[in-house]
Amino acid sequence: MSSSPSDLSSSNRRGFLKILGAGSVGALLGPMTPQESAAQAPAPVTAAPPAANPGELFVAPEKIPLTLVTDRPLQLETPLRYFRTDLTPNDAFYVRTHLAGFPTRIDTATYKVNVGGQVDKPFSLSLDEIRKLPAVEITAVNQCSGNSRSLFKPRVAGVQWGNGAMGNAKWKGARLKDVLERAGVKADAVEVQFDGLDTGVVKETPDYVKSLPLDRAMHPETILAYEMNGAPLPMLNGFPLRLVVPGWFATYWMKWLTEIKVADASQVLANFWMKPAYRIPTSADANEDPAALSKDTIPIHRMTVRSLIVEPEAQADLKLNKLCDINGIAFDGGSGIKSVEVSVDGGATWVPATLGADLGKFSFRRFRHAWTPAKDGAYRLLSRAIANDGSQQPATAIWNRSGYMRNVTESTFVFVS
Ligand SMILES: Nc1nc2c(c(=O)[nH]1)N[C@H]1C(S)=C(S)[C@@H](COP(=O)(O)O)O[C@H]1N2
Ligand SMILES: [Mo]
Repeated sequence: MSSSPSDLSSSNRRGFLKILGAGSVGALLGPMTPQESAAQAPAPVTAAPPAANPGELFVAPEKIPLTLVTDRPLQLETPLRYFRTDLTPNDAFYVRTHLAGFPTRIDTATYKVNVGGQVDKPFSLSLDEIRKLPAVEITAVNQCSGNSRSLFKPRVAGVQWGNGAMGNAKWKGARLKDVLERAGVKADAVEVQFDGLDTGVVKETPDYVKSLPLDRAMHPETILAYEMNGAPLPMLNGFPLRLVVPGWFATYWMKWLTEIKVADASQVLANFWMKPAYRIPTSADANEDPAALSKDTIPIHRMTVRSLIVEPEAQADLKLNKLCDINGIAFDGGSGIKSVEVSVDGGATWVPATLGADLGKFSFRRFRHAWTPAKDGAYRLLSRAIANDGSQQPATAIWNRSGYMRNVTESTFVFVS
């Protein structure tokens, strides 16, 4: 089912069996946000039956069984147990697709990235040329804006993710800045726009194009990544090249990247994916009142601080007087994690957790707390992180219409007997 790295060395092509191709997933459109459904045509009814039921484990090419959230188009969530390691394995890494027409086969010999727009010298780069540019490696969390959306109350429309629409990987690639400087960015440039190879299957579906403000695009940490955890990207995660914007939500991390266009103020991208999609209320914490939605919105950008207990898992049966290694992950939008506290009594008291290896300010940071329950019964475990910039997780959840940026202190219920 999956193509191994040897497929790459034995030929220029990388592809995989189209078990998710036009036959099953390709012709279908997925559950949509209210905004999306207004902008997209009804799904054509040409498809084969769904490949599996939402919530079931599903095996996609180059992936181990992951939680199927929808197959129209494909959304796969990473089960919690794969966050027991600091780096999320490529084959367990979640998948979020907006457009059903994503590539299943790519000819790396002819693949090109075009750089144009408000530049002095537009040009194209092959993959080989990109690999010859100075390489950077950054460990960074890729998190969907809608991670944990299923926990929003009141419920909001959109892909009903649990906590697994995220992953942490070591990305290797060239600086976007180097490519833009080579093209010569004109003085009136204000943003950079990105497009990937994927397309909608009906012409009404707006193409997935996103833009970054010029300063973020020129930031030395913004990279064109061709490797993930020391291997080529899985096809579903954007092979052969994706944008990586450490600290920012993954909506900007364009997969199958082929077009980079510099724009001036008159050309600012105003497509569906920039507005109304992927916007947050202007309030400092992205919170708004369901009964009185914020009139002003801005594009979602930097991630907020979060933490999550990974072990024990919810509903675990623990042994009385036996050591339990509570551990989990914390991360923020790039200031790094300062400290994490854990509560084993539903938030009444908190103890400092021990932090694990520091893989960089954009990475997951492991925390641990050794706990020996001395009384039987039900327990509610919580964790809360403080970032180096002083920000901390709220005790009550924020709410916004699109279900973005959840970062409340989460609870894990376990039993001791
Ligand atoms: N070309 C393309 N890039 C894309 C998307 C997409 O639909 N098409 N989805 C974006 C969103 S919203 C997310 S959350 C991430 C998901 O990255 P992953 O599928 O590699 O986990 O990809 C981003 N890049
Ligand atoms: Mo996303």
